[in-house]
Amino acid sequence: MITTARHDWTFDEVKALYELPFNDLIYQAQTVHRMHFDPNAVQISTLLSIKTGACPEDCKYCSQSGHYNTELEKEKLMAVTNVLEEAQRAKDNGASRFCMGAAWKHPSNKDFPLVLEMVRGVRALGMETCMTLGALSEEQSQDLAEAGLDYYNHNIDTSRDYYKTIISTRTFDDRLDTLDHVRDAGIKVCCGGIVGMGETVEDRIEFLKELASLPVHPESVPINNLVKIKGTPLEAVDDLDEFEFIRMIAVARLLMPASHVRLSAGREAMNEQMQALCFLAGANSIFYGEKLLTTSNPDENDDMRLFNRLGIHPEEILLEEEPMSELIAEKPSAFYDAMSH
Ligand code: SAM
Ligand code: DTB
Ligand code: SF4
Repeated sequence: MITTARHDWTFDEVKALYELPFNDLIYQAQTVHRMHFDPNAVQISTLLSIKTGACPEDCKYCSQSGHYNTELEKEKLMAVTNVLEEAQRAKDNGASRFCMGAAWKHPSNKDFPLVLEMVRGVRALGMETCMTLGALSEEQSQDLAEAGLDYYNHNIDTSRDYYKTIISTRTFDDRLDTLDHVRDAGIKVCCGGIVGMGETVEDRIEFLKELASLPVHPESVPINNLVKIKGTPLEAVDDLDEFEFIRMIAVARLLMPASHVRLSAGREAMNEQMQALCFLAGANSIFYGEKLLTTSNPDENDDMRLFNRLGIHPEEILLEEEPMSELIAEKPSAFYDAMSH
């Protein structure tokens, strides 16, 4: 059984894990999970789209690409005060991390100072901060780090080979360059991808191998199940077998034993037993709140009930460099209160 972090996985080794009998795979994943984490703690993040739609990129899965007619209401960059109000609401509901996403190829010089203000403001509320804004230069990454950004989300999405089929307006290597800039600036990396886009099993294995081959494993690994968006080229792709999805979570857990693996988009279409199996397979993070970026997510009360029934509690956070009393581990108190009623 694997217990330490490796970066030199071969395709055949990952394939052998992926193809283990289901019970053996889940047993191994849960065993490794327990070596690194409280098995009953799940980290919760809330998402906000701070700039919606009209994106110049052509990602075939995305509601926000300007290349497809998805009937999405476009919105320009939100005002900083409105973003901070939303962050406070997320905190009051029990989220420990606030993730802000913008439909850009990269942040412009005009918008970037506002984005930095958002990071400072959310950090001052005592939350962990995460942003996903497209490509970043070395300098932008450093500025975000100085503003107090904890995490940057930038997904590789799928295998290097299948990437070309899904996106033509940027390359897989462009993604790796931004990940290097973010890592070099000292920001924690959130990097994962999507399954259920019509990729092969080999693509899924390659995708996981790429993630585990990054020089440092991403601290956070979101595994999204495609939310099919009307008007996009992937609107009618076949559903992925649910056991395949659970296998992805389990293999991600085995390859990146100390990373948070996030059961991300697509949770609304999963029943509670499916979600429980994902937690058993090593998922220990979710998006919490009724909306992802543009699509819906399970109702918060349903998530609380599920946590309660499974004996799961939200992971506590310890913010570094936080003034005075904030230095104590912060309990998402609203969540606890709601769970006890
Ligand atoms: N525009 C930025 C970028 O692409 O880097 C950030 C936002 S983008 C929406 C973040 C990630 O969400 C994508 O990389 C993709 O993995 C995921 N995503 C987007 N649309 C999705 C969908 N319809 N279903 C599942 N995941 C999706
Ligand atoms: C990630 O991997 N998943 C999140 C977050 N990173 C930014 C986004 C999911 C988006 C799902 C489709 C939507 O709501 O538009
Ligand atoms: Fe734009 Fe991100 Fe959507 Fe791609 S995934 S179209 S980059 S918002």
